[in-house]
Amino acid sequence: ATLDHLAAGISVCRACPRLVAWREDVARTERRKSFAAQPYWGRPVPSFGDPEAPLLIVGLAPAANGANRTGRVFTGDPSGDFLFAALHRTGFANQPTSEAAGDGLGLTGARIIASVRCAPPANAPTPQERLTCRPWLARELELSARHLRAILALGAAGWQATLTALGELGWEVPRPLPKFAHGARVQVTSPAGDEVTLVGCYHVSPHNTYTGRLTPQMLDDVLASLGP
Ligand code: DU
Ligand code: SF4
Repeated sequence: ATLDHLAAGISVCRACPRLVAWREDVARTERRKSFAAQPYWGRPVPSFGDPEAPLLIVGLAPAANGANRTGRVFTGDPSGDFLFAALHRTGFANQPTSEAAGDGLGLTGARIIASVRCAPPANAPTPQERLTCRPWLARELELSARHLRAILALGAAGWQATLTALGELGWEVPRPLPKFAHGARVQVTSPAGDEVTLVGCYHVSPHNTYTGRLTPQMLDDVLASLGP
């Protein structure tokens, strides 16, 4: 119920004026042509997946015509196609595709979070916007700590947001904060003494996957090392 309360609070957040304007402009007037006839979500995007997950996957932010359209994290864009196919191959997802809310997709053992919950112009939130959205991430980490074993950070933004939020929550994190790298692994310890592994992985965006910088095998290997 508490994660539901968190999602409810996030869904009406308007704390970042530039992102509120962008998410709503895209939804109202800037729709991609191929989606012109569809309703758009146009709001902050809540987390999705297993509420008791030992693995949290932290991404960057919703895509303007992806999750900002479908309302479900990583759903409806090439990044999500790549990620959910890998989650299915490694046993975390019950189907390989993620088309729209209500398509039957479910995750077991994993939950996906965006470190910034609203779609930013050019996929680039400002430092101020990252700071403003961090309490939502922190609250989610707090609510998940009891069953958390690993966190997979997709890209440097997710990595940095997660480490910073954990530090602010009083977790033991290495200082200075370690830098993001694909395959980087860091042990962090909760105030209750539970050890959690933070793992870095290149983001699943076309920029990385179309160029072969991140291959399906590389993502499968990281996921397989973390469960389910
Ligand atoms: O209504 P609900 O059971 O809290 O599920 C909300 C949403 O989360 C549903 O679309 C499936 C997904 N989900 C999941 O992926 N894995 C779970 O273990 C439980 C729910
Ligand atoms: Fe609120 Fe986060 Fe969206 Fe900013 S990015 S408006 S803090 S949900």
